[in-house]
Amino acid sequence: MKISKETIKAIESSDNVVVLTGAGISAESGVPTFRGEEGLWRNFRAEELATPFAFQRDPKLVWEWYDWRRNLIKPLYPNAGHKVIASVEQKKSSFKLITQNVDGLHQKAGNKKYVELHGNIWKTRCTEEGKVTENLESPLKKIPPVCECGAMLRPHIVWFGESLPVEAIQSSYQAAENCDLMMVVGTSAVVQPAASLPGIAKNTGAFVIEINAEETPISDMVDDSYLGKAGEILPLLEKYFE
Ligand code: BJW
Repeated sequence: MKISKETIKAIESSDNVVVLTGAGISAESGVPTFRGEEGLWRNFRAEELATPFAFQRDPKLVWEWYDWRRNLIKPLYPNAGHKVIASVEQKKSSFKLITQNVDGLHQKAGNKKYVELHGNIWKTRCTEEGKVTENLESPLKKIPPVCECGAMLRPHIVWFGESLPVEAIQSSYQAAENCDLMMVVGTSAVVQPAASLPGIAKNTGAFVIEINAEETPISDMVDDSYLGKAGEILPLLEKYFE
């Protein structure tokens, strides 16, 4: 794959880098993406399960889906794409990773300057007290799991129709406005407000690069779009961050 002169120049001259990731970055580690055929679980779409309404109606079903995903993710490792993003954090003094992923693989790869926009699958939240706790039990012994106070626990995840953590979204908007380079990796760029971040970066003067297996609604807006696997394309860019 040919990397454009503009991309090389933008990377080499960048001082303030933001990386926005979605499920596609973890696909090569074995984590299923949300949309498309492989996003189906027992004939349910993620959109049908990742809602407060679904949890209210059938918490056991929703928790079974999360238990299945936790078991699936637990033995997986970061791939070449995650590793490049971790190394970019080391090389650039001003860096922020904004991830929509809940799998924790960026942290496993070594990223420290990150924001989790949609929560973390390894955390639970008490439905009464709101207390957030790390919970690594996999498989879960009891579904739905219960808090020490007796109330039901829920996954510490942002579902459709729920607000994102205020600090996470504010710091992400700020990072998008101030960066000079944004790389958008492995996201279908349809879920808001994350999908608006590349446009904000572009409008405030950043060079925006998209790396995705297929075209997305932002492909025409970005400066350069590289179609293919993140685990193959990111290593081609890594040397320009030196
Ligand atoms: C590869 C690859 C490889 C594969 N290499 N690439 C404005 C307008 C319209 C609607 C809204 C709006 N503002 C808010 C909304 C409503 C809603 C929304 O956006 N709906 C749209 C779908 C229309 N948003 C919300 O409800 C958000 N809340 C909110 O804004 O609150 C205020 C509000 C509410 C209501 C109205 C107005 C304001 C909350 C969103 C929470 C999203 N949560 C989920 C579920 C988490 C559950 C869990 O993980 O357990 O987060 S949804 C799901 O989608 C998950 C993901 O983080 C998110 C994004 O998906 P992502 O990462 O892009 O994955 P995919 O599968 O879609 O794409 C993967 C891509 O990778 C594909 O393109 C592949 O080709 C590619 N790929 N392999 C490179 N190897």
